[in-house]
Amino acid sequence: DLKGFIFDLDGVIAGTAQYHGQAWHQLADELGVTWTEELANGLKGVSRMDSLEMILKAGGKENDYTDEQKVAYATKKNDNYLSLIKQLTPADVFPGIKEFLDDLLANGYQISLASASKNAPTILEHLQLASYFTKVVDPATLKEGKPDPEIYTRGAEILGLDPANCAGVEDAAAGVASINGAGETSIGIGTRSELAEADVLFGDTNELTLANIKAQMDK
Ligand code: G16
Ligand code: MG
Repeated sequence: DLKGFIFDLDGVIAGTAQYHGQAWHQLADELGVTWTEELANGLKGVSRMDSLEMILKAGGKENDYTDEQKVAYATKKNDNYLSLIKQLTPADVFPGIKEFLDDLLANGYQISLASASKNAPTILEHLQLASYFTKVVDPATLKEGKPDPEIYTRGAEILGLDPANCAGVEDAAAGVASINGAGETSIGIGTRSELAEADVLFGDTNELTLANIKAQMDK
């Protein structure tokens, strides 16, 4: 039986994924790396430094920069991203998310956050959702990023729950892989072609309700 829900942030709670995309796209242009839909999707849920490595690799430039230069580029992307997310307000919370969170708490479920983003606490403040997420995995303490299971394993741990009693909610293939690897129920938000491995799938956050989840799990 499900007792806890572990949430991704970017692409599940709000549309910050588009700002990550915008900021990486700008950096890719500067590095002379062609920006493609495939590259953009592959970066979803992936940590900051791993994302930079993927971009450099896509352009065959993985050996062109020192670690110091790479950190400088990642910092530049983050500064750009931070200026983009300043405009976030509670109106940017995806449809149905606040209702779902309220419903979970009203029914005694526990919730935690498993975002790879070091900016997650700031974003939650802007969205006025910080009070829902008193349990947040600190991505700075992780050895491995998504798709490794570590972040979702920790998401269950901080709730004091067995992973088998937890569900993770994700918009990225790397995140769904992390949830499945942790032995939790994966709930994907997106398309079947992108999230082939999700146990439960919804096209849109407004379909995310306890009743709809149970209906798909009972199938
Ligand atoms: C998010 C985004 C990724 C981003 C990562 C790290 O993960 O989806 O695109 O690269 O966080 O973010 P930051 O650079 O802000 O630390 P998630 O797990 O919330 O989808
Ligand atoms: Mg995400």
